[in-house]
Amino acid sequence: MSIVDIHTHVYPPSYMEILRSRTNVPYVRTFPPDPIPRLLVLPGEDGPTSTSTSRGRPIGPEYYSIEHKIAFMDAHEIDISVISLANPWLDIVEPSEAAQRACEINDEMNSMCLQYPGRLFMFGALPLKGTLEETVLEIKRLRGLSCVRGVVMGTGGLGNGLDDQKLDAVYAALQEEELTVFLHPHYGLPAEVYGPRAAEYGHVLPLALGFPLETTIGVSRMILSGVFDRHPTLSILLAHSGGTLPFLAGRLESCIAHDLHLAAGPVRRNIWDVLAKNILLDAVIYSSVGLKAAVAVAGADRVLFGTDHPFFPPMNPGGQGWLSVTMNYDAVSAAFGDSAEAKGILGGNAVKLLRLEL
Ligand code: 5CU
Repeated sequence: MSIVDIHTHVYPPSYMEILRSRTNVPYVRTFPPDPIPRLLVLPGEDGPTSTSTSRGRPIGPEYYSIEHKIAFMDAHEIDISVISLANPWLDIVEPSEAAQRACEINDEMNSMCLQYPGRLFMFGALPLKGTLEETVLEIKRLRGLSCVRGVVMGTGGLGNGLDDQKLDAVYAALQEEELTVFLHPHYGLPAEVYGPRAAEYGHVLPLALGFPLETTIGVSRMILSGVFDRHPTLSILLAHSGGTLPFLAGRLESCIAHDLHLAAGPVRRNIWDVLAKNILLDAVIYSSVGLKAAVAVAGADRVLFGTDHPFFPPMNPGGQGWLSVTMNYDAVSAAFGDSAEAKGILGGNAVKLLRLEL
């Protein structure tokens, strides 16, 4: 049985150069006297001068070295990883440079994968800041890169979110090229919702709640705007087990069924049907409770193990045991033991759904 990690990020060296050259978030720099560089990535985390989590996180080679990725995989018995550029992807590049950057970074990551044949595959990044035509062209080009199995996307789309009708051309190309969209959050919720004491809570509220709610809202807007009616075989892999979608799907469906405005519009597919046919969920939820909910809505054959490496490293610098990884392994084991369902979640589903044979 292969163990496959489908939620695992990298900032390839050329992207690190971009991060090091910037002075506003996201950026990487040192804060003397501490010699260790820090990554400030989340909107608004360029806050008070302290070395707490309110000023980013230490960043080392685990974020950009493919050798470190492989060492991490070996340490955690992960056979295959489907790597993706970490947030905020190409959202930070100039529109005029987007297409070329996408091409270079995707080629760079494909070359990284080719160094470890059969162990690394990837989700490509899209030049969404460029023109629509450039994005569609990159999707077509990505299909020809041997290690690419999908694309990673945030919830911003072209600037107006994932229910923007202009994105139909992008969804159509992704559907046609059979590339899975790995939908991942970055922007979270407006800072005000966390209140004036937010800095006291480090990254907990934006990461534990802001990220999943952003994903939930993003995919709900896709459902409401009929994306899955117009693109019935489009495949979307939702980060963090779909945010709160498994828990709230019934409420969403009920609100749709009781809304007079929507009742006057086109007939749309039932949310449970979309969940069962178009949506894949990762298993990055750290507990058997959330994992069982994910399986209940998407099916045991559509939930896929992940780690979120290199984020959530051990608290002792340089530490070996990644609690974030063992929590996700333990959740699978607590919910499904070593059943066929567990084996599917840990790797079999990804091999099948993402065509991970050489
Ligand atoms: O810790 C974080 O900020 C993050 C992040 O930015 N992206 C991610 O995928 N996980 C954690």
